[in-house]
Amino acid sequence: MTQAAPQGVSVVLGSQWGDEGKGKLVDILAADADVCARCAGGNNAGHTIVVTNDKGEKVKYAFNLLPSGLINPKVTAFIGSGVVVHVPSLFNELDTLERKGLKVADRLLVSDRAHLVLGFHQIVDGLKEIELGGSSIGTTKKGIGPAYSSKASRSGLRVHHLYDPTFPEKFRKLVEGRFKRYGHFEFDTEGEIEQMLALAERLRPHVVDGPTWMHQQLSSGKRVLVEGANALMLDIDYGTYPFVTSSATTIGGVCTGLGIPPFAIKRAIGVVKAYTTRVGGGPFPTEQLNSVGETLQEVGAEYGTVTARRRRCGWLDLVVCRYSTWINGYTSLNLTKLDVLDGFKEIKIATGYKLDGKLIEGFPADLDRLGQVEVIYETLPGWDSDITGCRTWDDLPENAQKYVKFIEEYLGVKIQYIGVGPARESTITVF
Ligand code: 2SA
Ligand code: GDP
Ligand code: MG
Repeated sequence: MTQAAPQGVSVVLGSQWGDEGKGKLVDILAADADVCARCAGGNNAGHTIVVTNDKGEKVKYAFNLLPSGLINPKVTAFIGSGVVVHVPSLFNELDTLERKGLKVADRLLVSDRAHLVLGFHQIVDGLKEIELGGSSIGTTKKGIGPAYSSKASRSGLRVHHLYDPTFPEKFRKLVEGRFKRYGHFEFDTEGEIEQMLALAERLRPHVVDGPTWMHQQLSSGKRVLVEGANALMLDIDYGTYPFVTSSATTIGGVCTGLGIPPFAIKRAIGVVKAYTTRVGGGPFPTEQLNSVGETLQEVGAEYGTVTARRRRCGWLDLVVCRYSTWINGYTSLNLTKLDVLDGFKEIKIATGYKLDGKLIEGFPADLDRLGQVEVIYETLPGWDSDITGCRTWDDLPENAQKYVKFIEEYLGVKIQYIGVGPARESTITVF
């Protein structure tokens, strides 16, 4: 049985480069939550949930801006102040979920302080990538970086600005600034202003004073579940900069993104994929550009949820997970996609990086130095059976148990959940 959720805040965070399977865990934990919140990022995030319905059919849900906890009909969704919101995409996602029979509209709230992603941010995202050429980031082109740039340069527009008579004027000024920087690009400024003002009316009943609402939830003993977006190695400060997203994806981003004090956080569950994937550009020390990488990609169905790009694949990197554990302080872990390793004769795990012949303690900040590391691997024996039907620790083959124990001991954090398939029920709850 899953442990009862404590009052206060429970957080689910990605410990690698994203797509660890955070959505699946959030969906499971939402059974025991009153609120499910997003605190950072935007609709660049993609979470796939597989639920078996009453007829035994598998139903797939994809979440981008909305939190995955919404499948539980008792949960209220909250889009926090640290999130960047593209309002047309928000409503597209809401409408798609409602068409699938999931009633969402009456339990969705958005902070008045969340910044807006506007159409020109998305165009500029593409233009910036073209400008970078061979060293492009490989963004999702959802306008996330440009929207956070507007925010940091103090010219961004927030949700509350939609209800301010100066919104059109401010919007035009922002577009003019982009024309000056990138030259004239095709963009229907007046058409977009009109669309935003129309959507503002639809959004109005969902808008709340973000920090006040969060404070009310916490002071009335509500159980708040936070769905981390992206992951530690994509964090603007601690990730492989500049190959990162533009938000704070760490535990720190949960406090700033929701407007809550750190002591409100009762647990932080780190999600660790049993191997490593990355989508987009940037360094990836354990990447396997060979048949191992291809097998992981195919068996793990590693395609971007938002962009359908093939995800790059490699062995589990415990140097990354250790670094991520230091920063986020996980109280327990969810090891996911262990089933994807079924059938490998041997499995490698990175346990150290050597630079200039010496083992280093942390994770290099300088990407040139990172490019020079020699990755030290431990080789563990694989298992030759299908573990997708395992439901308890004892069901797992001995070598799979050894693999899990190795990770747990290296990181010094208990593995609470083990994923053995995409569906909700394909989960071993260890404690
Ligand atoms: P952005 O669009 O500015 O946030 O891109 C910057 C970098 O962050 C990476 N990034 C992601 N990495 C993994 N998963 C993400 N979500 C989607 C998914 C990705 C997709 O769930 O599969 O569909 O491609 C995500 N979002 C952003 C991105 O690849 C850049 O490296
Ligand atoms: P997120 O961004 O961290 O929420 O992860 P994504 O949803 O983008 O990617 C994870 C993918 O792996 C999804 O397609 C999930 O359905 C799938 N998945 C999650 N856990 C498991 C697991 O334990 N085994 C397998 N085979 N698939 C899983
Ligand atoms: Mg994802």
